[in-house]
Amino acid sequence: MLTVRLVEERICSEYAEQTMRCPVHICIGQEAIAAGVCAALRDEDAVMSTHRSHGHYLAKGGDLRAMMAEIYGREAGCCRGKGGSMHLVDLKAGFMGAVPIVGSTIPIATGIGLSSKLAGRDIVSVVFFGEGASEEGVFQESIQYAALKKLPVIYVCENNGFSVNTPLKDRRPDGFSVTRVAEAYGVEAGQGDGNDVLGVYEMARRAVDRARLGEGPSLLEFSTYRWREHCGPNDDHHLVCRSVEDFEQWKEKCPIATFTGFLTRENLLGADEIAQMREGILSQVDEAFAFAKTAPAPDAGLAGSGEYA
Ligand SMILES: Cc1ncc(C[n+]2csc(CCOP(=O)(O)OP(=O)(O)O)c2C)c(N)n1
Repeated sequence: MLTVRLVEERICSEYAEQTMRCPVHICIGQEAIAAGVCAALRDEDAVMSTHRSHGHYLAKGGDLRAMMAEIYGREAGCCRGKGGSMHLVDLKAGFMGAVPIVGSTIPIATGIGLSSKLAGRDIVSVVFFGEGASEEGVFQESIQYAALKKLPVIYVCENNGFSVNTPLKDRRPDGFSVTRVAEAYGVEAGQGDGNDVLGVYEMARRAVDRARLGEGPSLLEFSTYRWREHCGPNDDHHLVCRSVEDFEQWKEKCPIATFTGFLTRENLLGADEIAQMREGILSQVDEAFAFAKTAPAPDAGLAGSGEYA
């Protein structure tokens, strides 16, 4: 969680330099969902993500230098500098890809689950998506198929209350619940607090166990809040649909501060160790940014190559 937070804070503070030339969707405030779910996975398990991908990529073990090089549009980037922030991939880490077409990775992750089952492997496929994506028809088609075939897929819905700037109340009828939709299709579903990393981990662990035992798909819906604007490094509390009061309330529940408090109270980690951890991460972040900023740009002649595999 702290790595994701510190990397994204650095992206935000350097973005105005205009040397990162791709849009960035910041997940500050939502880190516990990526960290808690990925902590329940094995290296070979598969994860897919969205436009808001940094946390999922890093939590699954994606290479930080390759991510930063990608965001800076460098040849050493994980998509050779052609994709940017919304097209991260690290196959070695089981991070199968992020795609900004909302909802598009839900059927792909379902297919990964199908291939795992057909091949008799016990790989679990996880797809992260926002609650906006759950309003796409392909979500219902995918979960129905996964339930029918008892696929080892975990659908993780990060409900931050907004699709760009449209709040839930303007998008859904009263009483609508994505977990009830999932249950109607025969998918095991549960809701949890997206600020509680241990709670997220526990729910994910149970879903992973079910998937590996051949008991089929699960849907986990976590309540959360994005602290920054939909796209870009700034705040957006000035917008009519958002408010400083809401932000302050969610900030009180910061997943990192909450977990740090728990670790300290339980004497599991001292202030020195926390400071050391922070310093260690910051030096990795320095190193990754220095690498990305000075790495060579891709050869223009290769612009059309490697687009399909
Ligand atoms: C198919 C499609 N429709 C619309 C968009 C424009 N768009 C980009 S992000 C977004 C909102 C997605 O909201 P949600 O899935 O809840 O994710 P969040 O941004 O809140 O993390 C939209 C509508 C898109 N990229 N793809």
